[in-house]
Amino acid sequence: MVNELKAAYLDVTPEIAKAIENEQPVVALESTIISHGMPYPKNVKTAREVEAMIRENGAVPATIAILNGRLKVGLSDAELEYFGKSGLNVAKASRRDIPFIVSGGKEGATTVAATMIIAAMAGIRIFATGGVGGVHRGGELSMDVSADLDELSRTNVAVVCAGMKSILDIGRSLEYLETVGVPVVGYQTDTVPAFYARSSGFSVDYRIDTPIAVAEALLSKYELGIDGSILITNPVPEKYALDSNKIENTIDEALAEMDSRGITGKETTPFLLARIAEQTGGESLETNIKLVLNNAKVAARIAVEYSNLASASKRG
Ligand code: PSU
Ligand code: MN
Repeated sequence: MVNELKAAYLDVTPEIAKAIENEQPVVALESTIISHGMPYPKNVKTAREVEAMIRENGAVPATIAILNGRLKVGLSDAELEYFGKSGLNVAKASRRDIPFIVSGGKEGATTVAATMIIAAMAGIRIFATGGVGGVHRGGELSMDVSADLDELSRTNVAVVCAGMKSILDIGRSLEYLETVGVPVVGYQTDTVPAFYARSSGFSVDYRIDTPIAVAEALLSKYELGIDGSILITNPVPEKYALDSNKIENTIDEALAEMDSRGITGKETTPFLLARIAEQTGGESLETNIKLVLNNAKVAARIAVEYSNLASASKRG
């Protein structure tokens, strides 16, 4: 049941509200990836394809954003277009930003952290994205650690992603997740994927090969009242994976340019993503799109199994 005070801030589309009410499968989607993660018009096209992929696999998509100060769960076609077209002109909204965007009646493209918060308010348990934020390279000095990591430790929404980009320090990001108690699951893999590449070389905490087994672990966690997410990492399909050495060089160049231009804070991730896409002549963008679609598919299948288990568990 959605808390009434919070519900007053939420606009949930009738289709999504009905699905949540009846414990039918719903998959949340973020909007920073649309506004700040990909260029227009591919971002809008991708967002629509991701929604369609979720439907094809038996779940209802719920793209989340903030519009006119309202927490939107489910966007119309025109709203999706608006977020895609506005790009960097829309504020990137993470946990700290939500109250100000709401009280100011403004717009915000929600990061993984903010999307998790709003999804949880609405009663959605599963969320698909491309990659989550993490500890940035050099983060042990700059302390640039994404708010996504802390959010994963406290909010009850499972996140399906393709691991972390190697613009980040993947090893330290995993250490941080271990400290705050977030399990990293490998979906049909023993090693944590590195976004464009299928493996970072780091071991996952648990390898799980079927959607139902993921759903069972999730249900145990939630019924036991152990707060926080499960990070489900799903490698990009083999045929779309990029050569990891090639992409490493591009990432190093982008990081060096970022340093020399003095880019810090929330600008770092969008800057690096755009630079890498430019440098690879759009190749990295194509891989990015394919891996998001693949995550949407897996998330929808997990959501279907979770909804079966959750309703059976309540009845029993
Ligand atoms: N990683 C990607 N693509 C993205 C993002 C991360 O591969 O678009 C976005 C997500 O919305 C994530 C945010 O929550 O960047 C992290 O930003 P920061 O590093 O500033 O926390
Ligand atoms: Mn940061």
